[in-house]
Amino acid sequence: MTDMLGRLRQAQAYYDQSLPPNGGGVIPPVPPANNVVTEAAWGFEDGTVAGWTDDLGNTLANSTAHAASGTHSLAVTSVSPSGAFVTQVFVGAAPGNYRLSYKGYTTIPDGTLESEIEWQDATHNWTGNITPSVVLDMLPDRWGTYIADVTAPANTAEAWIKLNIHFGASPAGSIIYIDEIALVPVP
Ligand SMILES: [Ca+2]
Repeated sequence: MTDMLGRLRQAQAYYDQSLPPNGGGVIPPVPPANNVVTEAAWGFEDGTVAGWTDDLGNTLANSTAHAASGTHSLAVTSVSPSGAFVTQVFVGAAPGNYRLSYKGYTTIPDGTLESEIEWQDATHNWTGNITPSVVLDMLPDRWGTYIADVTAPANTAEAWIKLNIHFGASPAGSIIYIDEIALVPVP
C-alpha cells in the first residue's frame, strides 16, 4: 500500500504560471527552510553554477539577464535538440514526502520542463527512482514554477535531482533560465 501511495504521489506535477511576468530583479531571494538543495544551488546568487552539470553537452552559465528572485539565475543554452539534463546529487535527504520545485523563464515558444529524482542510500546505491511522467509547457516571457510532489523510499540518504529541460524545435543557442531549485520535506 505504501508503494501504491508512493506511486500515486509520483504522478503529481504541475506548472504554476501565476508569477509576475518579469519575475525577479526586485524580489529578494529567501531560500525555503529545510531545503535539501544548498543556498547557492537554489538561487545562484553567488555567481556560479553551484555544482550543477548537464549530461547532454549543453552550456550552463550563471546569468544576470533574468532572475526569479535576487539578480542571478542558471542559463541553460542549447547545443542540440535533445534538450538538457541538469543534474546534481545532494546529501541529507531522508525517507519521506518532499516537494520538488524549480522556476523557469524563456523567450522561446516551445520550452518544456520535466524532472526526475534518483534516491540513493548512504553508499550511493539506488533505492528508488521518482519520475513524475509529466512534461509541462512553459509560457514564454514570464517565470513559471514546475512543482512535483514525490516520496523518498526507505534507506534514502541522498537525492540525485535531474531537471529535464527541453527546447522543442527552437534552434541551437536557445536559452532557458532556471532559478529557485528546491527539494523540501512536506508532511
Ligand atoms: Ca536567483
